Amino acid sequence: MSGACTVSPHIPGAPAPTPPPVAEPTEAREPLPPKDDQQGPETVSATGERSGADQDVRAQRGSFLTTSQGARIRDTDHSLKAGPRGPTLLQDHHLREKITHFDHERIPERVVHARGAAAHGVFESYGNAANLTCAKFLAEKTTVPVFTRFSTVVGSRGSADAVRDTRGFATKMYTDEGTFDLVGNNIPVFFIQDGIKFPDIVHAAKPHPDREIPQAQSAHDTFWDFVSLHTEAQAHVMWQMSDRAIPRSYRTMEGFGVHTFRLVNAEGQSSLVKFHWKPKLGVHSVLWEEAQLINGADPDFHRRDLADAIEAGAYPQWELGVQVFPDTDEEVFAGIDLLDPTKIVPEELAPVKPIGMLTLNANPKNYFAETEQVAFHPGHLVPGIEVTNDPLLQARLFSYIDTQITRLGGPNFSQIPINRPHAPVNDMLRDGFHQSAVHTGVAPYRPNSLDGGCPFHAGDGQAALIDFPEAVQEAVKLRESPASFEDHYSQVTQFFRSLMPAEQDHVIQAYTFELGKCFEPAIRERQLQRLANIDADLCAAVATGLGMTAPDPEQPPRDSEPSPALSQIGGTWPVDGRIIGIAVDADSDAATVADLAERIDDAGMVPLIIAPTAGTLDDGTPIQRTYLTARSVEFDAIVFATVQGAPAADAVPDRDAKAGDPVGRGPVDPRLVLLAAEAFRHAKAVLFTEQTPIPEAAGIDRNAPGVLVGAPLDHLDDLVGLLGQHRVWERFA
Ligand code: HDE
Repeated sequence: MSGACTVSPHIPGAPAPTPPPVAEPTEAREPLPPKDDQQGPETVSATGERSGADQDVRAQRGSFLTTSQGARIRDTDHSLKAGPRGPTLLQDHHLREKITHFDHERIPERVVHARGAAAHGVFESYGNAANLTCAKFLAEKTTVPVFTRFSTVVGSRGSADAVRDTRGFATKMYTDEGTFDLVGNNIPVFFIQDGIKFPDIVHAAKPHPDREIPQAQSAHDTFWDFVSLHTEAQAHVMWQMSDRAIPRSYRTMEGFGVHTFRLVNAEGQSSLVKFHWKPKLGVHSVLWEEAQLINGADPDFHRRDLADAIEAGAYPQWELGVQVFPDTDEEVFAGIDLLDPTKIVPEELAPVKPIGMLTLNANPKNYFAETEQVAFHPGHLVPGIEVTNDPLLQARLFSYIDTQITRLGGPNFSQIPINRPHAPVNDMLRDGFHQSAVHTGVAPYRPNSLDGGCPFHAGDGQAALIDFPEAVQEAVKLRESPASFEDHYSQVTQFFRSLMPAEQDHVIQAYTFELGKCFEPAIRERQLQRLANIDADLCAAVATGLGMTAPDPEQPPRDSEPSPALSQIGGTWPVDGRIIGIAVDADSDAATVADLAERIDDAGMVPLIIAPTAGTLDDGTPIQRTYLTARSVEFDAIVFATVQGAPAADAVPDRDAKAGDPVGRGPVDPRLVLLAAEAFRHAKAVLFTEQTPIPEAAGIDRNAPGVLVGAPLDHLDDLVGLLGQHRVWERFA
């Protein structure tokens, strides 16, 4: 007997057989291939076969719906019932399988860094680090595949992107010598000096346990209670109150390894280093008011920006650099304890030496499989890169595997495609939940004489992990930090005083906002006391905003050389992938608008046309936003190619016009006025046609800095020039 089953034969006396399910809307065909901008993880199977991005055998195959066991299904819309009115039959395996699987679709979110977005890419090393490390992917000029995940820290998986928070910046480099994870943040210091306090700071930052509010915010009592009591947190808090904590885009953030690491070269010489990621587009932020509007208008702002930029071919890039310090017994450089994760080494004292370039060039194919299931670990190291005794890093070394066991359901998470190393794996780890490798042999131990002795230890010169013979002091057991960890203020003062006035103003507003959301007067008072120890002007300004009196410092703030590298202002940066809005109305010149959009696109930026209604312009140019769906916070600069409200040359009064209405076109649309007013208030470059009355309606002085007036095509280059500085900073003056 052969051949496919047909519909079951009709049994005499029984109702007529169920008719075939409703017709499909399209012809049966193989599943669609991934889009051009998408790439799945490259994997190596249990038997050592390498599979590319488009060959995941576990993903969909064939045109027809099947059970998980591959049996084709006639109908997935009706459960099997005894008659059309039921009851539903327990024997409906398809129903039970579908619902049971659904019931288990969610896994625990990350306890911190739950909300993230990620991309595939490549890391190309410059091959100039052989004097520092024998890690092949840094010592030689080479390319390795990478997967980078950016995240907020405090919020739940469904929280908004543009919250005031530190951002995670974790990169998995699939090197031939094993996977190296650089699990860093966009802020180079951390709240605490010893990992044992991590659950405490996280409990304090997370929503209050009684009502579970506020979500993804530091502006609440428990956070400020903790950081004002643990004064070592003041450095991180200062960074968090600065513009760094509200990035314009993941593409415009710096990344930091935070801790000091040890590099060891082929001669066995060691250096201490701090890792830095420098974004090619510069470091830019949104304003706090923008961030708050964004979280309502587009809670996926950063996630969308990353994916859109990659899809558009504006691949984000970061240069990897290292600050290098001699590996001395004291592990101190320029008086700064290199094991203290609340301290930086100013770049003016130790320049960042570039050693490679990261380019993110493909979006994940599946969020859950890749972005959600990726498992980073600061202990995923390769020969030539080692950890130091930073007590924060030491605690991290056992947290990350532990958390994956809960989150990813067992100890075999490194077999999930996105986590599989590209180097051949021959471990002796066996069995456990979700074991998907089919191990051969009988002797998963060594030495053995049954499996041909395999696996063997790697000897000298065989690229094995190194345990650098670091001298360990003779000491007594104790629970203490070194005395050099005691200075909690001088670098905080230095950070604040290194910022430009506009940035300092943002810091003042941030402290005032956050403390203004604390209900306990004692917490505000205690934090004001901390600010007095940092900078008298900062403290006085925040105190004024809170209606309180600035206290005297417990110890006078220490003056130190400012570090200009800490400021985000200054310099001109590439504008790739920046978004320019083009507002049009019924009277705009369609040819000009199409030309504008083309020139913006040709220059590597993204033009978004904003029109009264959706559809296309008269010449077929697509409209991306309407007056209803556009909000100024989405754009980096706006061209008002509108003439709305302007009297036409041959205007005759409108039949319905009221006294005072501009002759000819009626009043300006209030949504355009809001668009212009907000863009101007947020110090963005704006360009208006000569005729439009929008500036006056929005209270904008046509002579104000960064306001361009005239034929849009003639002024586009000036607009782009202004955008290169990110904002029209003079407007804050
Ligand atoms: Fe993490 N951290 N962390 N952390 N961390 C996690 O691991 C932890 C710290 C960082 O995109 C968790 O897989 C402890 C510093 C990033 O998947 C968890 C301590 C820095 C990510 C964990 C720290 C980081 C995490 C939660 C103090 C910057 C997201 C889920 C000893 C250098 C990675 C997970 C991703 C994630 C523990 C401190 C960065 C619970 C115990 C310092 C970017 O294991």
